Amino acid sequence: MTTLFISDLHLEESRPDITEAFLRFLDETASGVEKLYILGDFFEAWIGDDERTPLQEQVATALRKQRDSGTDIFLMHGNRDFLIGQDFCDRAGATLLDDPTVVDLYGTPTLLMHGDSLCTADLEYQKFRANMRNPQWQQMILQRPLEDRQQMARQLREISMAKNQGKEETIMDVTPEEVVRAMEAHGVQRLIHGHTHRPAEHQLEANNQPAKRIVLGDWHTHLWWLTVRPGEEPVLQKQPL
Ligand SMILES: [Mn+2]
Repeated sequence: MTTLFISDLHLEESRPDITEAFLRFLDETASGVEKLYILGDFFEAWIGDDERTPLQEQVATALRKQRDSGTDIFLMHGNRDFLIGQDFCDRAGATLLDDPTVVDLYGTPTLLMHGDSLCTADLEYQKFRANMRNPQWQQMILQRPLEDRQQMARQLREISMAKNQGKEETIMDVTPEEVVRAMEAHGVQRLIHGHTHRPAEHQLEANNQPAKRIVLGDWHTHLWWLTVRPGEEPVLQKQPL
């Protein structure tokens, strides 16, 4: 029995090497596993399930094939692809997860998040996030013509890049107190998230007990994944693209 976690692939047309690495990962590493969790920023951008680019179709087909061979697939939104909807999930055979979600990992309750909500020092971003995650705002956006949304996505990306350039490293990382708060609110000793692109395992204390925060890596230069098996400590693994 094996469960795998990945996040922050940032799949996009201009990086076919990452798509290839992902397809290879499904065929090799993920072959025969029980569950595969994708914890956000799977795609670099998402403007609605109706876009249906060849890349999106290719990825949906590969996930569906994986599901049909016996792997349950779970998808959580990231800050890039939070508009992924039920339609894409149906095509991919994936179950959309709320952020946060607590799952029982072979007897260990584990909190799953994308991770952007933990970066509370970035007040400007948190305000932006609250707007973007508003269902009414999302419905309004999704009703606009595809071309408008494509244009908007390009603008948002430029604004985001310009803003992040001037930001302190610590602001872009999670706030330690918020990590503890989230873990205590959910009564867990283990948290898995992505988003920060700082793959690591952190020991901390929550609920007055030892706790662990595992951060998944992005796929810019390496494939990163977390392997979890019953009775074993989770293992963070990587491989060059
Ligand atoms: Mn992210």
